Amino acid sequence: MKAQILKALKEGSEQYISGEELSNRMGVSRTAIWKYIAALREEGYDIESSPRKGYRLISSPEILSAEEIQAELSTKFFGKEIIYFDTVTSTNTIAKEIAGKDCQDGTVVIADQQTGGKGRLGRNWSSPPHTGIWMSIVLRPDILPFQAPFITILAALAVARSIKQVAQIAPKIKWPNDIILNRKKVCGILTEMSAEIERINYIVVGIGINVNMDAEDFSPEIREMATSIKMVTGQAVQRKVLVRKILENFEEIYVNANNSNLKNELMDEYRKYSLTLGSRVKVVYKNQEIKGTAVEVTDEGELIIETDDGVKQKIMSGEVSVRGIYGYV
Ligand code: BTX
Repeated sequence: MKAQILKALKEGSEQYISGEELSNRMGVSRTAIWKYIAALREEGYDIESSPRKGYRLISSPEILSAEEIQAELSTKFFGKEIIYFDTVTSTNTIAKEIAGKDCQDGTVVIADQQTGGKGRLGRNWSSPPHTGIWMSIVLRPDILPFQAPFITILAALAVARSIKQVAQIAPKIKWPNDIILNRKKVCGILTEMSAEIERINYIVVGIGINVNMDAEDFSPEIREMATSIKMVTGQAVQRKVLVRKILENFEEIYVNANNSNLKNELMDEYRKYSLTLGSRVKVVYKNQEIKGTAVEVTDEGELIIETDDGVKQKIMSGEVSVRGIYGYV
């Protein structure tokens, strides 16, 4: 609905559209229109209103162009090259294409909207326009392919820390890499890799963050499990500010993780954000279901689960359900 109102305002270009006309066209009350206008203003749209003439769009909020992001970016190589799209199928798909053609380490592909956003294991990732961060970072780490899941752990830490710094709210991390606010998913990370047996050609870390959505921006199927930063804090966040912060934190974390002392500190920080540690969990791993309590996240980022018969199992990757989150009771 909000998107339709915005479309009508944009089509009207410089002209006023009355509240009555909008309410007739959309089939909702004028009060509802007024609420959507207020929400659009909160997202940064400058909308003039006149009691007799109606509403007029003066300006739209920031776009996530490379120039906007790079203007105050203080990284050494993350985001030195940024490729921005209004709409793409999936930033991960584009990032993999350019990674295969030797793009620079730390190159970022970012889009305002994805039409075929990808989740893990062939799932979809809803990526509507103007409200979220949909970006992929190309990395060429000097590690072995089996260590690649650790990069995802580092990315999750970077996102959690950045949300805390920018939105003043501490999220939780559901191992390995879901970011949770108020028990709902605010961010997902999809890491894809091209590798030979002993060498990684490239890793693409895809980060999707729900920033300024309202509940109705989510489809009914995911409304129960998804949230946005704005829905939790009541404040819209400038996406470019959060993007910059993530690139800066992720670069620092990625570099420091090569130093064993600093790596231990990073993992301590990761554990502080962990929602999984100490919780009852269920894991599907190598076609086997394991139930127990998550007792440890190692310095290598693996999860240790103690099953009910006292056996400890180490998990490197997989689907972990945490009791009380997304319908696992
Ligand atoms: P996932 O498999 O953990 O989560 C996907 C599931 O989450 C879906 O099946 C659906 O139930 C739910 N879901 C879908 N969209 C959303 C959303 N916007 N918010 C909350 N829950 C949702 C997580 O996969 C990995 C997602 C990575 C997304 C980024 S965006 C940039 C990059 N490009 C790309 O195509 N994917 C990554």
